[in-house]
Amino acid sequence: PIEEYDDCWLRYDAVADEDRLASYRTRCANVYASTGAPELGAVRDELRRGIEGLLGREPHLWQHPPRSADGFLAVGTPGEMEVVADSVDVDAVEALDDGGFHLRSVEWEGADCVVVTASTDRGLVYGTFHLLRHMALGRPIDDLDVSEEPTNAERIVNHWDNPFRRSVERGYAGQSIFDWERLPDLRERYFDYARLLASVGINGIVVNNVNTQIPDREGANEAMGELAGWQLLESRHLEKLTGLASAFRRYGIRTYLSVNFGAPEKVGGLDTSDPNDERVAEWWAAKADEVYDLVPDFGGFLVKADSEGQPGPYNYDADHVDGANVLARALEPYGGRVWWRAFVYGSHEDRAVQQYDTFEPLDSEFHDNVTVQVKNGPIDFQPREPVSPVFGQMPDTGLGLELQITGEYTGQHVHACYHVPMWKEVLEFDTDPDGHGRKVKELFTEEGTGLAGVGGPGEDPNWTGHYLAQANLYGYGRLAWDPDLETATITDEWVRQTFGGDPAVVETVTDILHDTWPAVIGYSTGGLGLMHMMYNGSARLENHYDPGPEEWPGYHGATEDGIGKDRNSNGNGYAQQYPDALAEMYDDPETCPRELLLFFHHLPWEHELDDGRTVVQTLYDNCYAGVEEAERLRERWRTLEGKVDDERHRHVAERFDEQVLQAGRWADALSEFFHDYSCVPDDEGRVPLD
Ligand code: GCW
Repeated sequence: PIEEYDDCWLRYDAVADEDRLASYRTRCANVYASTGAPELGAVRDELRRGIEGLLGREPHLWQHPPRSADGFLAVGTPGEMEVVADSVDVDAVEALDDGGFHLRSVEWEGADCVVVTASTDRGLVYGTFHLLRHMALGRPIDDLDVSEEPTNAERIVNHWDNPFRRSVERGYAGQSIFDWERLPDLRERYFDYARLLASVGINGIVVNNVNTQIPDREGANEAMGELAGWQLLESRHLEKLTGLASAFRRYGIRTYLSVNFGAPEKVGGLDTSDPNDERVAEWWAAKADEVYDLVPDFGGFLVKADSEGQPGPYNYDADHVDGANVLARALEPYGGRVWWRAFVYGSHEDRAVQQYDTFEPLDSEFHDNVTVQVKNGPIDFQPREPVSPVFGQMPDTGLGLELQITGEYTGQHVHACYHVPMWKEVLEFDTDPDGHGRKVKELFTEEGTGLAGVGGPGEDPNWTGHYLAQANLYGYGRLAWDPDLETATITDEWVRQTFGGDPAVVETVTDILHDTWPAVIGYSTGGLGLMHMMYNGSARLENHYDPGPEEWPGYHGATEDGIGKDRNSNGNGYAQQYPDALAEMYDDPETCPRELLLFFHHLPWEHELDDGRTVVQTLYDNCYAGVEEAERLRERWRTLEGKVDDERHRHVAERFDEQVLQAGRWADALSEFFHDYSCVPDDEGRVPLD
């Protein structure tokens, strides 16, 4: 069957400007690219596709410098190609970090050339995508002199794929792309997924869900596609991994597996998975041997332990260090890495307190090849949370920042919600203003540290369910590569590559994207830092989509006398987990940032804020301001009719209709709830009363 799906930001629409086109043609219509490594196959394919799209004709591909041409594009390492070695500072190129690249315009033996070079084959892939992006954005290539290195060594996507019936946990774009029943047979779409990821610098993918126990019941029918994630570690299924690994390897992406901490028992038939039992250590080591024999560049294991029904070291009277290190020792001979999630539950009634309490005391005890993967906030991907206090306070542990690309709590890709501004807020946060002063974005520059983005693309033709949600995947990769990039830069790149350069379109789509997150925060939380205002549902996989504030009193602390949670020195002491300057700021309602006020403080409904409005009136106002903003987003999108192709225009317009409807439901449900408790009327009479 012909697989029809969107090219996302890799559209390579024809260049309209004649002068640009002429210069691109001179330097890029002939391509001399080295061959050999799988990544070079990807480079050549991408150039063929990209140049044909941009320049309107397929490039000539050469195995040697094309002497008769006026110019050409050369792609290779200095060691492989004379034209490259002649044109660049070879030592500087060889000193580039893995993935780094150098682009240069040069004249070589009378020809006008562009040279793309790097220290590794993976770097050539990124350099190629960079050049194509440059041209897709219409930028000049006559005078290039660009060197880039990734800021973060690890730039990973966590794909929460359940081999079980091709589902993706928190994926809102249809069935899973991965067809586990047919793997290791490959689909074209795997390569296109890899292209999208590599084009923004992703270098690793975890191919299955951290919840490896779906389905929960034993003896599920494998013939029906009912394979549990933990089973992928069984010898008879490991071959499937070789298939995916070969597709991703071509684009410089390493493959990782989520494993179940109880695998020694479940897969290996041992009578324990106790990390301190010699037999368990031997079992993991033998399993690592087996995996690396099949996938020599395997990235490592991701583990969700002692959390939401997944087994962990606590089952064996051991701790997270014991648990992570036994796996780390098994992977060490191969340079593999354990990503150990800090999303754990424990004895605390308020989960916010748990993470720091559990992990900070373990600082420096993890093996070098362990990365402790921490969600950006202490709760769970809520529309806005404070930054987890773990960041900046575990200096002797390799940390990873886990972000959610998919929109579990931000409208599940029915609503538009651009996450880049939220991620920037996290990355720019100073974790210790009066101390070492390191921002979150500065914490992941060492080997073994980095970013992990939970993403859930699926079979939908547009990959992400909501077309505009593609921007989150794009933005995640760009920020993982360079967290200093400004939101506006990333947005501009994405919009131009995706919708073209018409100034009205660029401006409108940019404004829409930038205003989505504040709108969602408004109607779905009331904008003062409340958590978990959503409906849970009864299914095993909770819905988390509709409003349901009455369900989670423990998180938002609503009572008749007030709302919010005392996560401060009068309460559970969460604020005191931060370094002093931050602890003091959060502890005092006067200095606590307003957008997090009720995260840290339980306040009377009629407590007056600095603008004279009460807490409850502010909540009403913010909820309805969010609805109005959603309406404005819809109106602005409507102005693009005829300027964006009908299919994409209609799709997004329909989603905005739904978003406006749902935003209204959210604002009403939350306001009613606030009113029920407070009995304080809304000044503007918007709250529906029964
Ligand atoms: O918020 C919860 C999600 C679960 C997820 C879990 C986690 C993979 O609702 O779907 O499970 O977080 O991050 O482990």
